[in-house]
Amino acid sequence: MLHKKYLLSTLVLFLGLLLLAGCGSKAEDHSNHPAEEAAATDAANTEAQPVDAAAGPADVPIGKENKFGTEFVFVYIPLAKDVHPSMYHGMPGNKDADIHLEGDFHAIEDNKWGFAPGDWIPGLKLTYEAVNQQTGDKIEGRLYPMTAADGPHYGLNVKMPSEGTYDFTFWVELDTENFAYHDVDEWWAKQEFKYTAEYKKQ
Ligand SMILES: [Cu+2]
Repeated sequence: MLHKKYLLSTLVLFLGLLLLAGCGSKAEDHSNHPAEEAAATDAANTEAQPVDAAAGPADVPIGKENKFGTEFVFVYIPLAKDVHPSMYHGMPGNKDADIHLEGDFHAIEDNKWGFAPGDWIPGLKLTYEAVNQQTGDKIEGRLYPMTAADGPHYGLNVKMPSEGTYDFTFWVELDTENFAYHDVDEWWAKQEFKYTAEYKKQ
């Protein structure tokens, strides 16, 4: 009886070791070919979602500036987004627009209005105008708060009238209908940002 028990526990131990060894060698395989694995994953993503993948085309920088303890970044994604709700502030859908225009505003050091470095700044009214230097085509509007995988921002899908070099003007101010403050410095006055950026349809 004792002999049988001994045999059984040895067998269990042996099987356990086999299992462990198997897992170990699998883990080793993974670490030996990380590049191949990443490439395979990329290929799979590209095949499944060529356009709407979260890691779509890179942002095109328009301009940036730091002031008032805030980093003001303006970019566009050369692809309209499938925003929900779909008619958010009359925004054209991703089939009817060309780009997703964005203002990304985050606190940096010494923000006097209660925001810690990296915090998104809510409660802003962002309006813009863009004029094509070559054709004179002009677009204008307001960008509204929304969120996405890369964080909250102000944005809008925009139909671009033509390709070319655009003079962008952005105005940023406190949205006093929806945001207020107290026990901090007086909020900064309406700011104007002017930049030039190329637009080419993708
Ligand atoms: Cu957006």
